[in-house]
This record gives sequence, structure tokens and C-alpha cells, in this order.
Amino acid sequence: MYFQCGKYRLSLERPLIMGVINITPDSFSDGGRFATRDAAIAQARRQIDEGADILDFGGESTRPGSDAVSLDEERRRILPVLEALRDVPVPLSVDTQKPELMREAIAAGAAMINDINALRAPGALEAVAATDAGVCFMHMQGDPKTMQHDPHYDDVVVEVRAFLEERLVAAHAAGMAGERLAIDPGFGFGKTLEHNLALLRHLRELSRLGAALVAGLSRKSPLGLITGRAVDERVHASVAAMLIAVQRGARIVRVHDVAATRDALMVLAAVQGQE
Ligand code: HH2
Repeated sequence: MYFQCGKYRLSLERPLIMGVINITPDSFSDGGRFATRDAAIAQARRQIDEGADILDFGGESTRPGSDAVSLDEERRRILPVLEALRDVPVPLSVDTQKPELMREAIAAGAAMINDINALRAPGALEAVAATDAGVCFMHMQGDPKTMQHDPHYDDVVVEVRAFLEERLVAAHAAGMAGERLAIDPGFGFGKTLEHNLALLRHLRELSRLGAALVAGLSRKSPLGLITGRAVDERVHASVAAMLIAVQRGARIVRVHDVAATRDALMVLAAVQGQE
């Protein structure tokens, strides 16, 4: 199985590491650390050295309670970084909900669009479908401002799976080849601890939908609830959750701590090689 994004054809035989770089002042875990162009570029190069297979840039925090950012501001944060990294040897992904920025980012060299809103904004599906970029469709209940107020599902696994299936059907109808599509249950996006645990427990069911399965648990609040640790002390829990996700079918892991993730995946690969 492959994930095709832009000129890159990535084998999913081994799990891929998607390094997160938030060019924002307010992201929940790295807010402010990579908010300038130079800091974001340096972090991108560091993550490549540490073993990142894809770099995912965000110009708008979507942590619970966050406010939306204007197109101009998001553009100002993202585009100069993409332009500076045009020649790096890994695909660049942009985490955005805005169709205009999707188009501009792809023109500036992005090979992938990662949308927490799963291309539901008017014009978003069309903006990406006409290109050769890969796309990640993520599930979210509500919107970031209010999503953690009172999340409710009758059956979270059934509902998330149905949503992702519907988005895959929409992508196919828009002419997108299956190899360009990734799906993500959206850990922490309109979900209680129990909802997140149920999704992780049953992740295998989502891996059977035929698209590359992405999991983003890195440093998130469910790990804080389980361990009692603050956001900058959640690396070990993040690595544990990531390994569980991979063993249940995740093929792309979205993480802040690339080196720790890579070491853990090397141990897993060594053990699997002996089986
Ligand atoms: N999580 C975040 C943002 N984008 N995209 C995908 N596909 N999956 C995720 O789980 C996901 C995502 C939130 O994390 P982060 O980017 O670190 O924080 P913030 O939204 O505060 O910038």
C-alpha cells in the first residue's frame, strides 16, 4: 500500500512519521516556540534529521477553545516557510481548513493538505481534487471553539467510521485516486477520554476502510488525564499511545517528538522482523 502526495509515492509498509510544526503563538503544546519563520525552518530541518517522513505545518491553533485566524494571517505564517523549504527531501503538509490557502500552499510546494474539517468548507474539496496533493480527512464533532463542552455519541466508533467513509465517497466522486487519501479519527476533537480510548481500542476497524490511517495523539489532553502530567511532560505517554495506534493499523503518526517516535518504531520493527 502507498500514499501518494504530489511527486512523492510513500510506501506504507512501515509506519511514517509526520512531524508537527505549529507556526502559531498559541498551539497547545508548542505554541510560540516555532512562531517565527526562522524558528519554524530550523525545527523542520531538525525533524528531518531526526527521521520525519512528512512535515505538517499549522498556522492556526485548533486546541479546544481557540479562536479562528484570518486568511491573511495564516497565509503570512505558512507561505514563507514553505517557500524556504521547497528543496527539502520530504513532503510538506499544510494543516488548514481554508480552500484559498490550500490552493496557495500547493502552488508554493505543499504535497499534502491536512484538514481537521475534512474538506467540508465550501470549495475545499474542489481546491484539492484538481491537484496531485495528498489529503488527510479528519473527524471532528463541532468546532474547536466549543467542541469539548459536551461531546456526545451513541457509538463513537460507528459514527466516526461512518463519517470517514462518507468523506472517502465524496473524495472518490470528486475524482481523487484512493492512494491520495488518508483518514484520521481526530483524537481530542469533540471527544471525552472515554471516546478517545474507545477509538484507540477499535482503531483496527478504521484501518479497514482502505485509506492510509493517521493517528495524532501526541501530547494531547487524554494522555494528561491518564498520567496526571503537564503538556511538556507527555513524551513517554505519547510514544506509548503512538505504538498502540501503530499496532492497531495506524500507518502515519502525527507527532511533536520525532526522535523518540523513531526509536520506538525501530524497536517495534526489530521485534516484528523476528516474528
Ligand atoms: N491534531 C491537531 C491538529 N491537527 N490533524 C490531524 N490530522 N490529526 C490530529 O490529531 C490533529 C491535527 C492538534 O494538535 P496541534 O497541532 O499540536 O495543536 P494546535 O491545534 O493547538 O496547533
